[in-house]
Amino acid sequence: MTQPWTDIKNTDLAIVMGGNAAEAHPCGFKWLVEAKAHRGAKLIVVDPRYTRTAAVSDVYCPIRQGTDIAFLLGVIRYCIANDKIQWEYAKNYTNISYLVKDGFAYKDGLFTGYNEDKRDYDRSTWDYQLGADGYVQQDPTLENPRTVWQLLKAHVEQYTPELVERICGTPKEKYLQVCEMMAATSAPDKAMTSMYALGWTHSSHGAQNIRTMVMLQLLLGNIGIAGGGMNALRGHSNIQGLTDLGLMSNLLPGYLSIPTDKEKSFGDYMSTRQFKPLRADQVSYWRNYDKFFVSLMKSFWGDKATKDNDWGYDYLPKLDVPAYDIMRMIELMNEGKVNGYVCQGFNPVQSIPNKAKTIAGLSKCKFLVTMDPLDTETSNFWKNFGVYNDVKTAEIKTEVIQLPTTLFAEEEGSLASSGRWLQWHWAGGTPPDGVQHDTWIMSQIFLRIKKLYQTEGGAYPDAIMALTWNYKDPEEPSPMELAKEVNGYALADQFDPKDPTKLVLAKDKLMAGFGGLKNDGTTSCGCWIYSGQWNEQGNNMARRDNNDPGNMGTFLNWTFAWPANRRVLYNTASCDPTGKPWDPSRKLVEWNGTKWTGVDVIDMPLDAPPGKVSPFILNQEGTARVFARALLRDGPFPVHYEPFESPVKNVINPAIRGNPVSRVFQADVASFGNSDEFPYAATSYRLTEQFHYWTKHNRVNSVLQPEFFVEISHELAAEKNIKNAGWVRVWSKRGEVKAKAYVTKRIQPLICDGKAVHVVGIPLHWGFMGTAIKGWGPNVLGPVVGEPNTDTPEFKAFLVNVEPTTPPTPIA
Ligand SMILES: Nc1nc2c(c(=O)[nH]1)N[C@H]1C(S)=C(S)[C@@H](COP(=O)(O)OP(=O)(O)OC[C@H]3O[C@@H](n4cnc5c(=O)[nH]c(N)nc54)[C@H](O)[C@@H]3O)O[C@H]1N2
Ligand SMILES: Nc1nc2c(c(=O)[nH]1)N[C@H]1C(S)=C(S)[C@@H](COP(=O)(O)OP(=O)(O)OC[C@H]3O[C@@H](n4cnc5c(=O)[nH]c(N)nc54)[C@H](O)[C@@H]3O)O[C@H]1N2
Ligand SMILES: [Mo]
Repeated sequence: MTQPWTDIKNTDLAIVMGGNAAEAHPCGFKWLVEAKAHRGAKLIVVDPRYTRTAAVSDVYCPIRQGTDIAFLLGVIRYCIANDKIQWEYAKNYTNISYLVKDGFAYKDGLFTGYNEDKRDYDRSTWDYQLGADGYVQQDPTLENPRTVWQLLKAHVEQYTPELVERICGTPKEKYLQVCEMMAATSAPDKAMTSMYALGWTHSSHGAQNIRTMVMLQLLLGNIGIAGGGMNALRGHSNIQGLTDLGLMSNLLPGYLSIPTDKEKSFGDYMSTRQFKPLRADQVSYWRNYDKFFVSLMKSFWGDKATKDNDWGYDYLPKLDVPAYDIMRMIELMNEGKVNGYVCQGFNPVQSIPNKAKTIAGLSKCKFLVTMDPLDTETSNFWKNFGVYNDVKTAEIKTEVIQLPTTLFAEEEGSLASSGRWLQWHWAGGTPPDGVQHDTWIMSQIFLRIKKLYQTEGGAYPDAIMALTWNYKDPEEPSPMELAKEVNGYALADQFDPKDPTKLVLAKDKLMAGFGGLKNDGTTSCGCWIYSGQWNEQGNNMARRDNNDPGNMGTFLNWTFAWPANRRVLYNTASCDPTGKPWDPSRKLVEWNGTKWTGVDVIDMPLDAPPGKVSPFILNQEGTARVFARALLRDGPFPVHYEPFESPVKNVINPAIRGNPVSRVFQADVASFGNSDEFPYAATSYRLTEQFHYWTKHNRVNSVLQPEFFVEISHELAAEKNIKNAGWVRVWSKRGEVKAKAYVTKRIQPLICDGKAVHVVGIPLHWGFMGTAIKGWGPNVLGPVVGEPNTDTPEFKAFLVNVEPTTPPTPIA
């Protein structure tokens, strides 16, 4: 999130599109309830279903799943046509006036450089024109046809309300009402907040869904201001921490990236990361990349990381493919190239698409280790659950080892919330006998592997041997030690850069924050954005002071927010280029004539004059990007593409299936269905009463939501002769499930291009372990397609068929 949850109370308009916050984020949602009650804020919900969030909205607007880009490009078109742009913001704080390379073009759904065989682009033209000084060329009048502004205008021109209605199934009148409400927040003193989650990310064009709203929010001047922002409402209580700490196969902590195998040396690696400013006077904060990276290497390898060995660069794994996400791992198991799997706090049989493929992959492994407090469907994948499944147990040779762990609530530690708050928590219960913390298990595995290397040798033991492990109890590091290691230490006395005789931090003290990190090996830091979480002031994550001077919801002494305890990112964009707040009644920060002051931690050097240094300091340009350059693999502007399995043809270019850059494994091509055989548009989602596949082990939750059901409209029920609460068979090219039918007005057919599209809603919480009545969920049915930038599966839009059926035979 660019703003904290608490800042949502300051909004004028919230748009929940691509999520269902009242259901899945009920605790954070209260800040929107505050905004509605105290500011008269309005709420728009755009969702294929009338959800629990829609039930408390001012406007509910239906949309066919997978078509948000067309919808939002149409809103941008509306804002341009009706002069609803926050001009001063857009001209000063975004790249709309920059000139784009002459070679760049767009036609019929594709940009310059597409290679069909590779399903990828040559992205070299997707960039700015640079002058001899290395700076971007600009036309402040915006008249030059190569400006981002003129290219954008041409790009969105085709997304008329009529085309949006044809694609999205959104009635034109409703659409125009939403356009008008959103456009009204272009006034400098109006704020709109965007709240999204999986309805956008679980798509073969997920990153571009988000980008389209970013572009709109920038044109409306709604980012960095109180009550405005772009907010990914995250999933598990610490999933924000997962990406922050680099637990993705292509990331290192702090959004540094894993080297690729083409980057043979540290020099190669740094050459594409340490960005120079593209405009005079700009901060370009990633210039400090080497400080963050070298400090990380020092925290990994300690004294074994030296200038001479490039800080241990060779110890790091190098990526040969964009990512080793779970779908690639299952694919590799099926190809026989991966034969062991360690599965920690993860239930892929339930949670990733195409269960049959997942089980086939696991069946080919030599071993599967699960680390989980619960008995999961994954650790029992080899069982045949009667009529629901036809696993041939006797043929499976995979050895399954279950390691019972504690649950996160049974140990101390920090959780990173969607709003980037790192909140310390204390153990909430005593674990049962015979289970261990994850840290104990991981330490045992590490120590034993190290011992094996020591006694038996092996190929390249260097990285394991070099890893620092200087914990008080090497058998189990404490959460406090780990949190301090992540914060970072001075490895030598640190002096004031302006006065080298002045000691600012003695050796072995905790770093105050990332501002002090060095590239010379004299500092360590396990995750630069978390630096400051536990410094010489103490554990800042444990702070619980709820004073809020200014009443702006920044709560600076409540826990710690990354980066640098800043609550609203880019917060100097809340002021005009002279440093005065756009809205004096919602003042976050301001320029007092000599420096920046305010109720939030300033996102700028304190003495940086407004109007000169632009607020988006991480970018080389200092400005935010309406034109994304080559940041995303599938285009510098978003384009409407259909989901990979869609009930209708792409009206812009019928020859394009799905996102032309989405990742598809050859082995899966035969498993994709089409709308003749599978006419209905399925989507999947969660219910407040259950948490994924855990709470079905709990009787209370199981009483509240006992039984697997699918939701359909009255119209589809009538067409197929399906009775409410009657049994249905739902099937795709990949498998079938039986479920109870829930016939509801909350799902209505959408009229797309003159044709009625029926939505089938599939909640995901059931399985075969635990106490709820049994049944498989949506991942028996969904396709294996990866979003090109993140490899996220297309869980939210795929094709199924449905018919009435008899009840399944109960399982013993
Ligand atoms: N009680 C409870 N809370 C949870 C969880 C839980 O299991 N139980 N899970 C947590 C996790 S891990 C996560 S990631 C979050 C997820 O939070 P959400 O993303 O809010 O949860 P979903 O239920 O997946 O809701 C997605 C919504 O998007 C809609 N949708 C589907 N496709 C589209 C589309 O193409 N466009 C638009 N505009 N909307 C679409 C669906 O109809 C649905 O209402 O929830 C978290 N919170
Ligand atoms: N069709 C469809 N599929 C989806 C989604 C969807 O919307 N539609 N949503 C997707 C999303 S957003 C998510 S996040 C995934 C969720 O998918 P998973 O993460 O696979 O599902 P969970 O049930 O949350 O599994 C987490 C496991 O962690 C265990 N656990 C809890 N605490 C601890 C701990 O401290 N240590 C260890 N070792 N284990 C612990 C729990 O017991 C549980 O078994 O599902 C994805 N799959
Ligand atoms: Mo999630």
